[in-house]
Amino acid sequence: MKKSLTKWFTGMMIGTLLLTTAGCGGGSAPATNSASQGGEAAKIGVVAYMSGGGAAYGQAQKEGLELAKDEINALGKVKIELIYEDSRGDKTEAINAANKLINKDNVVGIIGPTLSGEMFAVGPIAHQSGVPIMGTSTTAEGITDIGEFVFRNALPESSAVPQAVKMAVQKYNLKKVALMYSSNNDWAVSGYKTMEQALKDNGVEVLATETFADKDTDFSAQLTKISSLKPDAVMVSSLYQEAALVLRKARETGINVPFVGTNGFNSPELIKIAGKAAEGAIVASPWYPGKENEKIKKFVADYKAKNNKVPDQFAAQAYDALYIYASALEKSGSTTDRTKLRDSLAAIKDFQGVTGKFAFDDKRNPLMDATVLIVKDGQFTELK
Ligand code: 1QQ
Repeated sequence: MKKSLTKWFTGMMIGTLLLTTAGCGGGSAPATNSASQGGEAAKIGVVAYMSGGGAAYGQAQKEGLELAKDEINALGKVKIELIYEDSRGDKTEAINAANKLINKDNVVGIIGPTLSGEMFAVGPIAHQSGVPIMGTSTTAEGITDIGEFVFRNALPESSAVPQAVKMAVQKYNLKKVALMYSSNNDWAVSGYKTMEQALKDNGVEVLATETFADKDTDFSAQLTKISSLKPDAVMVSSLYQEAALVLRKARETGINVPFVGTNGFNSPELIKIAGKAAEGAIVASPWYPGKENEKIKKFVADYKAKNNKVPDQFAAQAYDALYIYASALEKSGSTTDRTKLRDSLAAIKDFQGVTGKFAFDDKRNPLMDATVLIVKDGQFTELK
């Protein structure tokens, strides 16, 4: 099915979209489209940000995926082979990676990429090629609008940010805040817009909105200005590297108020780089390892045994993502049929993962709960 026609369908009959277009496939069929089970492993491509300034996100994802793969393969119901490609947080690299995985490796599906900006570049290619693709950390608005082959088990900012903002407003009686975001990062811009809306909904005044760029290291001009305005809190939408440097500089500048972040804050790397300056940073996440839950405890123990650290949100969501794929592959009865995989992914309604109870809504976004966290004594803890 051609993309233009798919678009027409999207506009005309969303209700029947899944039944009609999915059945036809989103584009050219894979070389091996016949159902085959037996001992053949399902090849799943992974596009992740594994080197460069945000490498901790992609490394955590790889560790989560490897643990899930070993467990799934040991269970023996379906065999999975993972083929990793490092996008380095770069859209062009991500496109090259996806093209290789789709056309050369002939994968049945893709997990990733790490960044929403990368997904906006790669998702249309996967969609047009009829290859299911699932982001495990892509939280910007509009990700699954790319097409019906695009999924995510990453909690959209529109579900996470309002909870964090509301709780911070109530807890700290926030009346006026300052906003900062990375203006050359698609996801950070989207997260900023979601924050702005959440502040409006809570009747909070925005004193100033300051921007910077990914890879910036000097935030003194923005923070000097913000400091002079005496906000009750600062809201930041950026990846951990920049956010950590913002926090450090803010504390140096005498800004000792709470900080509220978007998904970029969810890496422990934020705390590692910012040190004490990270204390009081608030973020919402579907992952909280401190929950009383046997499944979580086992995952944390197994991950720790293998990687010598507690899994972070990015590891946990990637771990769940591979189990979601495995469950869909099993139901589809094929390790190679991309369209069948798409259809059985879309039908997942009652999955229980380490990030909680999970289902795809009718737009292939996750339905799941979030916990609001705050950095306390160098750890993410539940904000109550
Ligand atoms: C996105 C994100 C980032 C924080 C992932 C690392 O949420 O790009 O959507």
